[in-house]
Amino acid sequence: LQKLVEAEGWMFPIDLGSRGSCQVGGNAATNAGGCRVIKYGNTRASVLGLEAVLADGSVIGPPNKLVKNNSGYSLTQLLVGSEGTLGVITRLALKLVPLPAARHSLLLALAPATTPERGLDHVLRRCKFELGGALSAAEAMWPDFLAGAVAARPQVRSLPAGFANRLALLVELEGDRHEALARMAESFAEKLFEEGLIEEAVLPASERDAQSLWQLRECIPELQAGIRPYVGFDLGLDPAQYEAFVRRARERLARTLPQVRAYFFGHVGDGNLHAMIGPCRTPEEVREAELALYEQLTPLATCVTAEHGVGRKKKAYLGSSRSPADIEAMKAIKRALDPQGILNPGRIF
Ligand code: LAC
Ligand code: ZN
Repeated sequence: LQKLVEAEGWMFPIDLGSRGSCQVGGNAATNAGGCRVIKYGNTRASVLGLEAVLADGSVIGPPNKLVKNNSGYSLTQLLVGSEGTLGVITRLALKLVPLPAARHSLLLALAPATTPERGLDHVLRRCKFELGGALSAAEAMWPDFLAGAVAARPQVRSLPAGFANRLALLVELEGDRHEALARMAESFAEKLFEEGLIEEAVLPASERDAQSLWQLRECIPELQAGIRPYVGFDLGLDPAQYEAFVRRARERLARTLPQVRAYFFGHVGDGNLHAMIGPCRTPEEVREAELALYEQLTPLATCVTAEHGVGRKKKAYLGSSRSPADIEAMKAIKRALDPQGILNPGRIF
């Protein structure tokens, strides 16, 4: 789909590491996120309408194509993110955006935050204000992740020594001209450097070099391979809490699961923190890894799945992310549309 529309100057902005294998119906059913949510939203924002087969065999649709349409409940947005539990999506009307003419990326090594006001959240705000509409991604990678990624992708040229043991932020810009983006990236990095907010930056010379930085962020399969069986996390929480959160989780894991490795990374621009912790070989180890992170979450102000969905694995924790009234309303919808529970049984509830 991306290739097809790009040939005509358009872009389908949902972009995931699994771009070569995932399907757009699945993207819609799970409301997939990815790395450009900060600019383009989740899949939800790109779905104008859909056709779906419901549990009783009836077909809802045809897909709405109007940008504005308030004629009753949006069945489209009800089905998007329903994880296959309310219907089988068979057609989609997607919203495209013009393909940006140029992209550029830069990688920043953050200085250890002397006060919370000088940490990741602050740098993120600066990205939002100073890069404005050009900002299309802001991805954080903690030191273990970055070191693992560099080892896994030797084709990416090695990073400057200043990145060792530093939280890294990968920032992407989109615009009309590459030279203008490169200048913007450089002056932004200079300013942060002068203010002592970053200690090092990689400012790629070409669009191609910039693209190669994303190989570091996309080395998830290699990192997973080294820590199987691992527990994956997809937390939604305020970026202002990230650094303390990760520090406390690491302290606890060092005490309770000293044999595991924990990779922290995520879509910081969207308040979506990922972690992969492993190997966790027994149910007790899995539970301990979960508690090390989930016990720090504030009920109903954070969530255990920001983009991956509840599925089976996060079911037990749904009550910490949604209120009893929310869950009852969701169950009522499920009962109304699928009274016999034949669609993707066992998920969400
Ligand atoms: C990612 C997957 C884990 O962000 O959601 O790479
Ligand atoms: Zn993700």
